[in-house]
Amino acid sequence: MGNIGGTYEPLSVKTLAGRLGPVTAISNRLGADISTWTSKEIGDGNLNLVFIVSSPLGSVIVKQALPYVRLVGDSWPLPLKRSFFEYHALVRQAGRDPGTVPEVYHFDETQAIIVMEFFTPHKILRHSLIAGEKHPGLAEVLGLFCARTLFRGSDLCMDTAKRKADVALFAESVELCDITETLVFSDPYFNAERNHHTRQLDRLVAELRADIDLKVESQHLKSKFCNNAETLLHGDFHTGSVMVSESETKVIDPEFALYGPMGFDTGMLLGNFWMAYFAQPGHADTPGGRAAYQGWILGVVEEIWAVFSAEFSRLWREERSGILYQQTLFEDQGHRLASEQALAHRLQHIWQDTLGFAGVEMIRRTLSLAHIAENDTIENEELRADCEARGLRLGRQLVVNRCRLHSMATVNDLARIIAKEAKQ
Ligand code: SR1
Ligand code: MG
Repeated sequence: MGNIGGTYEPLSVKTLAGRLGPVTAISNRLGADISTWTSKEIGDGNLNLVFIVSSPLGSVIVKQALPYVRLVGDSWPLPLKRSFFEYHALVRQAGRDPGTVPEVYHFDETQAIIVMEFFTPHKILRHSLIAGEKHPGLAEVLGLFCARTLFRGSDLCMDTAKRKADVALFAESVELCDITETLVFSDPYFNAERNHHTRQLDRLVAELRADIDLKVESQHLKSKFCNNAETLLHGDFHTGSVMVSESETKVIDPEFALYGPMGFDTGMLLGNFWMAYFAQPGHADTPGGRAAYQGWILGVVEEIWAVFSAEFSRLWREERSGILYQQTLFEDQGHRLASEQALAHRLQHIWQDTLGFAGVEMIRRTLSLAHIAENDTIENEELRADCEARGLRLGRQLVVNRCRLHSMATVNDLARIIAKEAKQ
């Protein structure tokens, strides 16, 4: 059976059917006659090989880790074990929020291969945000996913022994964690080797790198990220990790999964929506042509937070069975009000972290290594720089003033003001 299970070897369109044909979990879906299978490499991410494999009976996704960072090449080695962490994260997310992540059909640790459900006709949300397409139900799925995975993967819910074993398992994901620590929290704040930015931003970039408050607050956020193992995070929850169709929203790609602060996933997600909001003038056919769509994006942001808070509160009241804020100390003592007070405090922490992490995400996607397609695809450099500058300005506000911004309406108002006034 090819070298499946043997020494690691990257798949190719030519070798894929021969190598995966003997795997029953796949042939059950595509049929045993591999001459009817066709494979196409579709990976456009930064790290892995991704194939769609189809036959007249169906299709599956085959994702294989490469031993290096695809975006950079083999000068930047990266362990294959990230596939193991992605597999374990997918299994946990499927248990915590059923139906939102792809079903895993087969996992081969040696080959770093995950074979999973193919979502069709879904596309990557980031591409949809460039095309100006709306998706009913998007905010609800994303808000629920965040609340359910973050709550159910935490000490608020999990059995203590299981959770400690799980923290130990994911603690081995050192290299991917290091990528986030470096690219998100450090590189943007000095002239690091892998950084790049649109040249019209030079002045603003110098200003931000000289900004003492921004530097200190971004490092406080890094400290939170490194030290607060609150829950199992998706770890890379941007709009490239979401797939959408007209009626469905799915979440993919949790290879950066790690235990960290709850607000990291929500923050990265919202930060990507705000960047997409600022990028819209770069994709409008006429000046102001995307105004209504921009309004829709801000509405999605508002709804994600509302759904997240409501579902997190429901889970707090109904599923708080872990070692923190035990019901025995609160409800069982008749102290329901105290429980609600504690919930409000926890949500307040997550809110502030969310804003801070959204801010660092917006800054890193403009100054550090991996940028976003919404901005990269704006050919006019002046216009691109204006869009990026607005993201940087909101990002800075969120990082530095996260404890002074008390509602999503206020933050969205700030975004609207920056969209109108600010340029490079
Ligand atoms: C070297 S990897 C760069 C980025 O791509 C991934 O999607 C993560 O966001 C990572 O930070
Ligand atoms: Mg990814």
